[in-house]
Amino acid sequence: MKIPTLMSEQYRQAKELIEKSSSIKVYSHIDCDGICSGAILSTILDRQKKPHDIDFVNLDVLDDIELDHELTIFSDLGSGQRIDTNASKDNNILILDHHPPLRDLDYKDKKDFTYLEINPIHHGIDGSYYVCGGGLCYFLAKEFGYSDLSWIGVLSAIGDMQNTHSGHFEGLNEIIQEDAVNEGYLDLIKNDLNIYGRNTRELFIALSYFSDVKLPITNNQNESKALLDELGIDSTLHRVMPEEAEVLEKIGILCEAGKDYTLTRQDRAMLNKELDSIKAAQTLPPYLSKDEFMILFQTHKRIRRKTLSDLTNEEKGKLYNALNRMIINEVPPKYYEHIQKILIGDSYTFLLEDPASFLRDGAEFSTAMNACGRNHEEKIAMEVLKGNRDWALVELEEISRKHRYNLATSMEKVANGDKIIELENLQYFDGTGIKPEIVGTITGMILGYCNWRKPIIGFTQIEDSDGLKVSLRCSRFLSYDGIHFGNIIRQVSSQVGGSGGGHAMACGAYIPLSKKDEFIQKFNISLNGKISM
Ligand SMILES: [Mn+2]
Repeated sequence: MKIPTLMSEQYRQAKELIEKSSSIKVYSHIDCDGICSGAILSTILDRQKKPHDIDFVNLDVLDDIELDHELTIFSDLGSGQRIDTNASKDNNILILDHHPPLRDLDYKDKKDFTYLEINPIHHGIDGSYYVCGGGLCYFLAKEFGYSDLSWIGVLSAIGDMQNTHSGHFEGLNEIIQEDAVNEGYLDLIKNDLNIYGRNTRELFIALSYFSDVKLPITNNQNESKALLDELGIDSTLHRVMPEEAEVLEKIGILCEAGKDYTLTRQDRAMLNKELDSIKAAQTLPPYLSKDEFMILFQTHKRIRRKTLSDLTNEEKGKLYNALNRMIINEVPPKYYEHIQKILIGDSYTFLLEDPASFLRDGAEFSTAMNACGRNHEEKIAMEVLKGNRDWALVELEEISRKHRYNLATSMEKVANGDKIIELENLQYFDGTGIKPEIVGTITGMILGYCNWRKPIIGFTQIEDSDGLKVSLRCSRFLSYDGIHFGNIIRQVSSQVGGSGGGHAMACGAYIPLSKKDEFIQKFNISLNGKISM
């Protein structure tokens, strides 16, 4: 796919609009895509020496918003909101959004200010799978010659789940991905084994979170460990690089030169003993130079629990076969064709990030961005994206840690199954006390504890209001089977006076508190004949 001619022309106009503006405001969305969009725009404006303000906002503050800048840019939002009701002729507007637009391409002609809306849907390009907000902002960066920002475009598309249907990027996303590979920022492994936590989660823990189907390993770390043992995949040791092998030999650990070698438990004990005795003696033994000691020391630090990213292709193959077998045992034959899509997908490694960091893997990086959004810390996330890897990264780690803690404590409130009520076609739980910002994440985590054959819906009350936040998650098997819960929740919530929408397998709504029962009943009925197992 190429950028349509008319869209390219719009990008030229957008560049000119920015160049001639001196007071600029940016509004962007609070999720990973929106934060990436904001970071790309802010970097463009910094490099163009344009002072600017940036706010990360929820959609509901945008209707009839006051505009008091020469240029207001909306990214990852704006197309679906009434953002120009207060625009006068000194208030130019640029929108970069991939959500369904309220206004058509001719809308600009009737205005006495510049109204420029770049939305792929105007050009017949699907905004769910082919490009998202960050991607649209990246093409603007590219217009300025900043293709080094391509990796942020890739991250935004990962965060926006643009690749969920096929397991890889298509359409305009493919151009962005290619740019990132060519610029040396991205390593793309086609059709990789796809389990969340590739870079930082211990493999057996990552496996235990598998929840698209309830497998013996789901929420069971002992079973996960047993599976790895059975497959002969050593989950606790680490391979040794050739340069390390040479030094290890000097302290009596024999590794075959030039080949990866897995340290045994005894090897590790010997290594630890050697380092301890050097520490105690406060001096190096005659057979080790300072450089060699440093290699030993780093080897010791590198030996950690294995993650998915450490597995060889052969090990990944074994694991794939085992998971495939387990799933076949659980799902009806009509689902067999989807198994590969669940287990296999392209993986994205950001090559400039530290190999041991959660920023290294695309999926884990995007989770950290979303954690910031859910805790109103978008600006920290943006700082990291803009290149700050000292104080901002430290804060990002702290936010992620707190976020995980909040999730764990919220899970305790609902994880004991008696809170989950199962109806014919769906199941739900009352998540009172869970913050609306994380009820979606919690709902996804609950999925592993209940019936994966039906969607799970979580409710939580919005403080100081008579509104309910509703979140729905389901197994990918259901959405691959053709059910789009985002569309269903939009219809059902509007029938009870609320609003909602989202992805096929992850979506949400806001409804009046008094309509909860009606919502559940209507939702249950709307699924008649669709949930078939
Ligand atoms: Mn988006």
